[in-house]
Amino acid sequence: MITSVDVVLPCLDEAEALPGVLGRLPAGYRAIVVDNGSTDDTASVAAAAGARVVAEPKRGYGAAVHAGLLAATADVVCVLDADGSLAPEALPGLVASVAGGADLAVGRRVPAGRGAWPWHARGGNLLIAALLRRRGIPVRDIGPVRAARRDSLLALGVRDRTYGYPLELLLRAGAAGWRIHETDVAYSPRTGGRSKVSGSVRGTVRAAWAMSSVLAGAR
Ligand SMILES: Nc1nc2c(ncn2[C@@H]2O[C@H](COP(=O)(O)OP(=O)(O)OP(=O)(O)O)[C@@H](O)[C@H]2O)c(=O)[nH]1
Ligand SMILES: [Mg+2]
Repeated sequence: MITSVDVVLPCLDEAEALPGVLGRLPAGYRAIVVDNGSTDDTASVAAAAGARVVAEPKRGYGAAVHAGLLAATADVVCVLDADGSLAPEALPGLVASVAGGADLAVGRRVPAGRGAWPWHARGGNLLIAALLRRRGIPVRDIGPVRAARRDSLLALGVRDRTYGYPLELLLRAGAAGWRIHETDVAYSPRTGGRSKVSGSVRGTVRAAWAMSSVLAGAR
């Protein structure tokens, strides 16, 4: 039985989008905002909205997610981007998958409208997901929204602290024989703030580089 759910929101300068995301979290889901060295008002905006704020000065998506996971206390932890691109309303479905026996529930991004997911960001994900399926890991995306039991996630020992984190998590979960359940989640343009990854070719190249290092290590 799942009695509590924490939602880790990795944040680098998300003061604009964050209130909307926090305001839409399902009732009873507790927000843990990880402020990843923001220079905007992310921390104060999060605290004002009632979220717990954890500071992780070491930059990187994986570093932020891991800090949130350590700070979490709930049975099940969800991870969600804080830029408003993914609806918090999708989380109960993922948690239901975990309650139903999945070890890891992940969201597959389905673009909602034009500009939500530029081709240069999407192509690499499709390719890597195809490689994962060849290894028997049943996913169509390397998604940024997921739910799993906190203890199991920590025991998995994901080491990457950058954009390679979601891919390493899937690889380790597959190797550990986890039951992985992927469901569609709508993916929209961020609702505020500045694009850091998929909005630019430079950001995409950095993310692709992080993922290829993970793949090289897993060969
Ligand atoms: N880029 C980046 N994001 C971070 C970092 N630490 C935490 N994050 C958060 O991780 C989440 C995903 O990053 P995004 O910048 O939305 O990445 P993306 O969706 O691929 O690209 P854009 O939305 O176009 O920037 C957001 O909530 C970020 O604020 C970091 O060091 N770099
Ligand atoms: Mg985003």
